[in-house]
Amino acid sequence: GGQQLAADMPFNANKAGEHGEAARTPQAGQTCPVPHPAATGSTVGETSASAKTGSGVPPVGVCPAGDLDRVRADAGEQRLTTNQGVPIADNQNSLKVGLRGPTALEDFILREKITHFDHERIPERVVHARGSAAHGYFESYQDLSDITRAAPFAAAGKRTPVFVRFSTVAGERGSADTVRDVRGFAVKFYTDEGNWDLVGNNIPVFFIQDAMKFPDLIHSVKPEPHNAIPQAASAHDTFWDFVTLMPESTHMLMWHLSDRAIPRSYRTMQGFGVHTFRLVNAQGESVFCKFHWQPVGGTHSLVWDEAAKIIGADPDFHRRDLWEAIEAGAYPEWELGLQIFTEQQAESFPFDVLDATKLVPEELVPVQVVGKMTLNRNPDNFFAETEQVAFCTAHIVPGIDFSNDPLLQGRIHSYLDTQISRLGGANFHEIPINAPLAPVHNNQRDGMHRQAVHRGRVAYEPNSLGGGCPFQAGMAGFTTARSQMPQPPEDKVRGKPELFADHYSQARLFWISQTPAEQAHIVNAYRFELSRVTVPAIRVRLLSMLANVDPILAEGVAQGLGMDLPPPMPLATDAPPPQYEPSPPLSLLARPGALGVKTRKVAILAGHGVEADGVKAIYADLLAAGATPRVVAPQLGQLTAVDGSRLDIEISIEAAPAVLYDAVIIADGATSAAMLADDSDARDFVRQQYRHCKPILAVGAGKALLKAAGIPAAMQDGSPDLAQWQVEASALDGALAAFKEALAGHRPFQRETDAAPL
Ligand code: HDD
Repeated sequence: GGQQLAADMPFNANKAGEHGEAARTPQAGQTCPVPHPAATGSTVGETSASAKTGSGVPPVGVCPAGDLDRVRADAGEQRLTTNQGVPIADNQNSLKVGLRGPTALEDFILREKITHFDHERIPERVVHARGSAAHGYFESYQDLSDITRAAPFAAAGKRTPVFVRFSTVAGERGSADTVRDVRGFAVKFYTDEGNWDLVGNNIPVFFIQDAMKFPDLIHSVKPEPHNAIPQAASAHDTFWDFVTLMPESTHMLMWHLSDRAIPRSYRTMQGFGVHTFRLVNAQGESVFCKFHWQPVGGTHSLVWDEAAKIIGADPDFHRRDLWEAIEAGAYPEWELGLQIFTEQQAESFPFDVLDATKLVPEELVPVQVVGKMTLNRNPDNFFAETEQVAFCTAHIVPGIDFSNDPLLQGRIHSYLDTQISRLGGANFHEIPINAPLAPVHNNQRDGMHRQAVHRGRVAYEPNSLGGGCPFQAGMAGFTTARSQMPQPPEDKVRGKPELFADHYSQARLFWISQTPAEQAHIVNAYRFELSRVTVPAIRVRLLSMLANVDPILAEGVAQGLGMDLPPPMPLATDAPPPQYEPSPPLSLLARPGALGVKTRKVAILAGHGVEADGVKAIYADLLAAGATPRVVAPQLGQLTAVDGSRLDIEISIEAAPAVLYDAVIIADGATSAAMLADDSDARDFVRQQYRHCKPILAVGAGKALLKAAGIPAAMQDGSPDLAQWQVEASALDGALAAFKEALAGHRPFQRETDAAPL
């Protein structure tokens, strides 16, 4: 009935029920019933089984709904009720004493509705408040049981359902997606031996070495406490004051100021477990391990000017991208890589593997790819799933264990603790999105909002009245890793191991592993951030820090800030620093990815008098290649083409400006080009596509817009090496092929005009 209602009555159809007798016959529900998976075929049994055992094949699109089905609610063809299930006849009017009289206190329907509304919000996460999530599964490529008994790796082809939440760190829940920030990459594996949360970031190192400093770090980066400015930004005094007094942050800052901190999408970010973990096999033998997620679509980022403009054009840019990709069936994928090394190997490294400000170069320990994660279902409800999901580093399963990294050790406490206040009590593990698929049996009882109805009189162990159940799992349960190294007895101490004092070698390693374009972006980012700092002494301190990393970097930033380079900051150790060779995998450009042009957005700019056949041919070609073309014009409606035919405009330039597209094609047609050349939005569009190094293809007369936009004269005739083409319609095919190749390659930074003075 929904369709018909909408067509017949472009207003709230229920309003008709406000007066007289009509109030007694409420309209039927306006949403269509969603078929229960049971009704769509035989897959439901398999889903549940696989969801429980983790070894089946969850059907596409319902993973791991097997267990969420129980709580999935849809109001299709259902009548409106109170929370007690009492039918509601009138959802428009409160109960009044006479039509113009006061509202009755006894209106329990009104009171229930308003009371519930008053309590709709829960506290946002103290960090990582802004995020987006999706369901999917992890599939192991091989049986890894010789090194870990963790359930997801038990067999080749074994699938384990996952729920993944991506986030920014500093911004509040409603802040914009494309700010410069670290991105959270948190994966919940619903394994058949309980939930395993791998709570990582898109950067493999961290700002600080000890959890003791985490509240200080976050207090410094969050909006300043007196005026709550700035939102979701590190470019302010308190952050730079703190980090320049904490030289251990130097390495992480290099990543934070690189293009890693402004990803093109969540789909094109790497993820890292950051800490050194342990893998433990059934014999209790253990190795150290670092976790890497490698996006199958490649690593791609925005450029800063673009990221800043997207904040205005579409603050939900990353959330929308993830949602739309999954809706379109372009399921985001990551391969899981492991860096495995022994304690003995770790002893020989020139850094301490318990120091979260250090990475293990891939040249030292190669990354071994062991499986793939696919995200194939959007959440049904943002609050119930994305907001209420609770990740805890303490959630590990048999086969995974911690290292003594002091940052990790502090996190093991912090996450469980924060969920108790954020989700209102100790039973947050019973919220459906958090509930394990593995059965839960213990003697924990009661607490706020307890869901389970425990039977029997026994809630203690040992017991005889309950037959001794639940019983200890023995060797089938959790065994912690045995260290192979002799452990000398130690006194309690507040301090750090010696190697933690080397703060610069790996910052330099990162710097020398970047391409010139990436280095220029880092210099520019320092310039921007420190230009926003108002206390000159902080800028001096930053330069003295960078002077320990690399002279070209430090000089470049000093020039950008109009300052002289001060002497380097004193070192914290006399030990000669380790020397690293460049590590190519640390460059974003090392992973072009297999996405090609799929899901990339291309604007076809057109005006009245356009050559419609050309537009249609380009459109069809891009669509066939998997890209997302859009006909973009100065306003909505239809274009009258040169041959008199009409062409639908899909979106206006002001509603979807240049920064929302990966590339632009300017359609042929003299009148069309003249109309666009006259339009300041269209001129800005082309200027920004040019500045942000995106492929540009001007067909025939479309060139006039390039000229009007002030694109350098030398580039107006095209420069295929720099991803810019100017062709007549007859030569379109060849140019379009080259254009698509450039689009797949993301962007030609050789064209960049924003480069720093290096
Ligand atoms: Fe954290 C959330 C990642 C250090 C304390 N952290 C949080 C989330 C991610 C990370 C991805 C969001 C999870 C979600 O989507 O719900 N955090 C990291 C990484 C760290 C790190 C990779 C360093 C390697 N964090 C860290 C430390 C502490 C915390 C040292 C405290 C001692 N983090 C928290 C927290 C949060 C959190 C306060 C806020 C909301 C939540 O946990 O659930 O407990």
